[in-house]
Amino acid sequence: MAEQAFLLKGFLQGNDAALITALKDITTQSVFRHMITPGGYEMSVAMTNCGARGWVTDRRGYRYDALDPLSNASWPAMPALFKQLAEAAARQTGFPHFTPDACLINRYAPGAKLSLHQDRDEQDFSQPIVSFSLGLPATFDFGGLDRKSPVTPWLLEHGDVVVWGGESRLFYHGIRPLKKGSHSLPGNCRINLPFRRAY
Ligand code: MD6
Ligand code: FE
Repeated sequence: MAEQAFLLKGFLQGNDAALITALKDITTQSVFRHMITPGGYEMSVAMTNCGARGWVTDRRGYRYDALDPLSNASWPAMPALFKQLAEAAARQTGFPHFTPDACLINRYAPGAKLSLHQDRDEQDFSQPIVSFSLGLPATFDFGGLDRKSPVTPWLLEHGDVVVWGGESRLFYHGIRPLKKGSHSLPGNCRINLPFRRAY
């Protein structure tokens, strides 16, 4: 996709059903919720987390937190399968030392979108991000270091993985409003799992 940014088509094939089963378990403990941005807007994407750290946003800002603010308990553990697949994708693309401590879980219903942003709440930008896509397809706009850099659209489909780090770690990116469709596995939505090293 760009310098040190890779789209691995169908990487999750064969593990998709197991991933979705594990997700059901996680999301009964830490439920999906629409978080509030520091500017006061409710996000259209529903989110939860698993792993030692979870990404949260509210009026106080964006951050990683060890506790789910809804339950005041730790986020559910990151399933071994999630970690293994994320590390394997990173290894294959030249990041052999990646060990994620955070897995955000994004759920897009038709119409939900994620505006152009940078991922910059992590401490060590030498660590890549590994991002799984499941369910309905989405258009992912991938730009550059400047908010105004031109973007290239990429189709992310069920089973795809994006790995990105190094040169492009801070590139702007976003998801266009999800189109309606039907998908049997997670239901009629898109699930995105970005794995990160937060600390
Ligand atoms: C999404 N992904 O795919 C949104 N960020 O739903 C992201 O914002 C993202 O896929 C950093 C690295 C990979 C990603
Ligand atoms: Fe992002």
